[in-house]
Amino acid sequence: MLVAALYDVHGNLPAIEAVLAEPDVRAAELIVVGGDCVAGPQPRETLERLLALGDRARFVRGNADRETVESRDAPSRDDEIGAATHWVAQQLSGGQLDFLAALPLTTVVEVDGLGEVLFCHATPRDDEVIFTRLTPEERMRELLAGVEQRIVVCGHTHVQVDREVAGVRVVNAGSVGLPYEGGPGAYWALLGPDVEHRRTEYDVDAAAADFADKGPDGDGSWFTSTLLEAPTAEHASETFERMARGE
Ligand SMILES: [Mn+2]
Repeated sequence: MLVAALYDVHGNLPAIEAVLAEPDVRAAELIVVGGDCVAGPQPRETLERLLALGDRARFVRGNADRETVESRDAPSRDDEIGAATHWVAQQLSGGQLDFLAALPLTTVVEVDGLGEVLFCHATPRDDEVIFTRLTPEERMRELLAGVEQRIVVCGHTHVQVDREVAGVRVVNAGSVGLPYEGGPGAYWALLGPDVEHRRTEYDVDAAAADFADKGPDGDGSWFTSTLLEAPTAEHASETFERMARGE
């Protein structure tokens, strides 16, 4: 099985459309949607597009998917993120929210040339624990304890990673819809027979213009400000490490 890992789409329909049009994605037998597929400017359309893949798509749950479901009736936190997450939930149908609520934390797929691969959103046991390319090996060993597969594919921090820890190859696929890679594009990974990080170009400026009124109170800046001024991978990784240390 050849697998495309499409993570952290974040409701960015033009980005996922561009990636789904890639020849290698069209040829993939399976698409793993690695969580946080809806939390962005076009949640309903993005989830409809992914669900239209039918059996070719398999989903795992991201923290933002979970938080969206928790915000269906009212904001679950009293800040800008809470307001945006509640807005996202309001854009979705009841059926779409029920679909998100039922997603699994992980899925295992047999990939050509690689064997069993474990797919999760953040880490195998938690949908929001942070690790990066800078995380100390000792901490990585704790996060991976009990994992039986030799390859783990994650997302969540929106930065591509490929590192070997205690005999486990840990890959962050990157983010399709909101990458922190210091430049434009949609970031993802192709698996089988090796693991390849990919970047797909699309018109980010046109997308941001279209997103301008998509958000709480008709304001899309909660999303477009980051989309248009993405931090570099190095800066994002350092910031996440400080967060993980509680600083
Ligand atoms: Mn996430």
